[in-house]
Amino acid sequence: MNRIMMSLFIFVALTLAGCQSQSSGNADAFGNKVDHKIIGIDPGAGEMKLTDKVIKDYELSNWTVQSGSESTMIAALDKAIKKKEPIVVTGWTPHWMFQKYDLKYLKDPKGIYGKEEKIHTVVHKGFEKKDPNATKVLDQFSWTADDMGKVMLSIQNGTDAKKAAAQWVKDNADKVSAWTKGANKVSGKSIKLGYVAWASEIASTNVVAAVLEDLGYNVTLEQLGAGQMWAGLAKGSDDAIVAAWLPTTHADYMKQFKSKVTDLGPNLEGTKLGLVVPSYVKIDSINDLKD
Ligand code: PBE
Repeated sequence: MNRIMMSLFIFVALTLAGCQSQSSGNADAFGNKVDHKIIGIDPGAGEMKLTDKVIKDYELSNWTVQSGSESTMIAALDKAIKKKEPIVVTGWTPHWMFQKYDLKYLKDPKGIYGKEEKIHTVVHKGFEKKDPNATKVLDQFSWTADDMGKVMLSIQNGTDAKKAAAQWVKDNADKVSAWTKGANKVSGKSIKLGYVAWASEIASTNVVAAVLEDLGYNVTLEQLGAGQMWAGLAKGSDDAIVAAWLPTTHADYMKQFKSKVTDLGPNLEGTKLGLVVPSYVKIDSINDLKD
């Protein structure tokens, strides 16, 4: 090898080594094992916006959040767990994923995902006047994460959502009678509920629909993206949603449509969201995502 070749070789080798250390840092770092990718859900989900903020505030500039849907996120998680590979996803509670898999939340010392929050029932402004009877039921609707968990699990085990909801309503007549207390039976009245295809919302919306149907309502369920769901509620193309995660997750939507909707208050307490990993993964905190 002559001198020129030799220096060229050294130059290339050094450049490559430089790139290497710049782009991948510590080869054992968790980020390298997952291509610095967080497996996310639908782009309109509040959790996706919060995850963008996580990337910024925790200075994870070499990370990306892959959008998809709840089912693509679950498929990726399932695949990784079967191979015992590392993965990090956007997760939330209540969700059957915590029953099916051994998972943990990464600690969020900056509190970006907020504290425990609540799921609220929200109606189109004016609906309370238009249909005080249905509003009464919607307002009185309130259950626990355990209740919701039963419906979610039944759906997850293959029962049709409508059937799973009807069964829960049948098995929980006491709870349901508190929701319908003071409400009248109707005939030929229609109501439209918007929801997003998240397991938690499929369960709650179908249960409320079953209760309203038992009262004689013609219930239409409209499955939408999160942004469409809020916009539809504000416009009045949907009458109500039982899927508003507040005060953090849907804060932006609530702020945007505040004057066009009426918040009937919480229907479920004690939710949580954050970055979720299988328990076998070594890291414990969002801080550990940094190389
Ligand atoms: N979620 C489930 C929703 C609210 C319900 C956490 C995926 C969201 O991020 O908007």
